[in-house]
Amino acid sequence: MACNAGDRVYCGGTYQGLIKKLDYIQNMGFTAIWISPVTFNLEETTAYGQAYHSYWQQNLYVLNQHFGNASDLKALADALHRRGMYLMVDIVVNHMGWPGSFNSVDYSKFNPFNQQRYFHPYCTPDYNNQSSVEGCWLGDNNVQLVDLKTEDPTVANMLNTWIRQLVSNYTIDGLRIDTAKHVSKSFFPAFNTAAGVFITGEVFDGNPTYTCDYQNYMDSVLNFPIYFPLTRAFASPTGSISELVNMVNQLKNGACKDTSLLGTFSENHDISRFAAITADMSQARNVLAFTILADGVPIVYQGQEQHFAGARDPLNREAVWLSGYNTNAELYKLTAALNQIRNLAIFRDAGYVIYKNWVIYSDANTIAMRKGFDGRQIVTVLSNKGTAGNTYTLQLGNHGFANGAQVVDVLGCRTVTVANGNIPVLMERGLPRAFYLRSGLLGSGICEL
Ligand code: ABC
Ligand code: CA
Repeated sequence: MACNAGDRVYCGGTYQGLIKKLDYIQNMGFTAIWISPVTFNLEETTAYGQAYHSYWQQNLYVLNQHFGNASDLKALADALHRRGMYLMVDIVVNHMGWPGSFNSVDYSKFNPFNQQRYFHPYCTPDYNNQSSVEGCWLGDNNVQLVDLKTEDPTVANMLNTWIRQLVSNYTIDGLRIDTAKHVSKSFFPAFNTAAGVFITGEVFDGNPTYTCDYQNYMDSVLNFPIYFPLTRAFASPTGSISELVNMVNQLKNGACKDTSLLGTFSENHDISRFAAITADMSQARNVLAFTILADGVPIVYQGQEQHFAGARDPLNREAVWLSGYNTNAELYKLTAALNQIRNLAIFRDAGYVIYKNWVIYSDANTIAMRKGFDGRQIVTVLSNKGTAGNTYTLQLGNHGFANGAQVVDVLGCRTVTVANGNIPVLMERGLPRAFYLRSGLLGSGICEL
């Protein structure tokens, strides 16, 4: 089906369609999906198009029928659970959507928040003032995001009641909280308890002190602090590796309560895709390898595996079906290989996920990291040189493997032997490497072992 993201209209994605494509997702090694908000949205066509992204909700107790009905959503949850996969749903507690100016809002259209008293009075946010960020309205007079008074116990209780039911009705396993930085922090602990499942908040901010603080109020946040230095580091051979190294260290050395719970990503539906910044395939490979092999819960935004290149919203919202679901695409295969080694490392030792990613080497173009306890670690070597990168051997120490150990780069299926304390790492065309003990791969099928 045709789908031009620039048109900003619903173009056919449904729960039933998703069920048919779970093989495509699972065959990349993913164990969960994150779907758009499921609630009923404004139906008007606005200056910003239709509410196809589903962030302009008006009724919490009715589904967005463009995606399917209640039995379709339940069928999706069941189909996932039969595969041993999980369902994460995006939810909005910050606002309701209104297709017009701030002074034209008809509160009776909202459910259950059908009166003005549930909302903050209109104001526009001053990003230098946190109470204004929490208490003012996002949006503009094309579409207002009418701001809920989440610090009011009545409003909070209504949201808690709603989420308890939603999670139970659709057997949801996790939630992504939209606009979390615009909601009062004190709202979250009770909400997290009411939800009863893992929640990760969208705190769209690169400052680790600011963003990590939210981990004191909810299970997890999306890792925006690493996102910015990560994409800058690999966007070109002059990207700063040291800025990335510093952020890895800052986050794990206390800025964040627990980096193993952060949602690690390099693309999402609000930001330019990495391929819009650089078309280089090796740089795309490295950023993906970091996303999947660093600390946290790796999140790959649909289409990243097809090297989609849409820039900002709405162009970054391409339908995956436009790729023909090509399972031979380079990044599709790389994603599968990265998830496969990560899933194996977790299978061999559940402690893998809590081992804090350790930067063991870096230079102007290279970062090498070790994650996992002795004998069960993955050693990842990344480069920002791009496809024009030269060929050389990096003698890499500090990896934790013994002299004489045979290790395999599972991304190139090449076995090397540790000598004089070093892994001889063949660097070429700016490609990423990921080493694991050869003996640990036996029987896994990885690299035909
Ligand atoms: C619509 C149109 C767009 C149009 C726009 C004006 O209006 O579709 O084409 O350009 C939904 C839809 C959007 C829609 C909006 C508004 O609603 O998806 O298409 O845009 O109607 C979440 C969701 C997002 C969703 C909403 C609203 C929120 O992921 O998809 O949008 O439900 C802020 C919010 C964040 C929000 C994001 C879009 O805007 O905090 O929750 N995302 C700074 C600010 C951030 C801000 C960010 C982007 O800019 O601090 O708060 O995010 O505007 C770093 C700094 C950061 C800084 C960045 C840019 O630089 O550390 O702090 O972020 O260095
Ligand atoms: Ca708010």
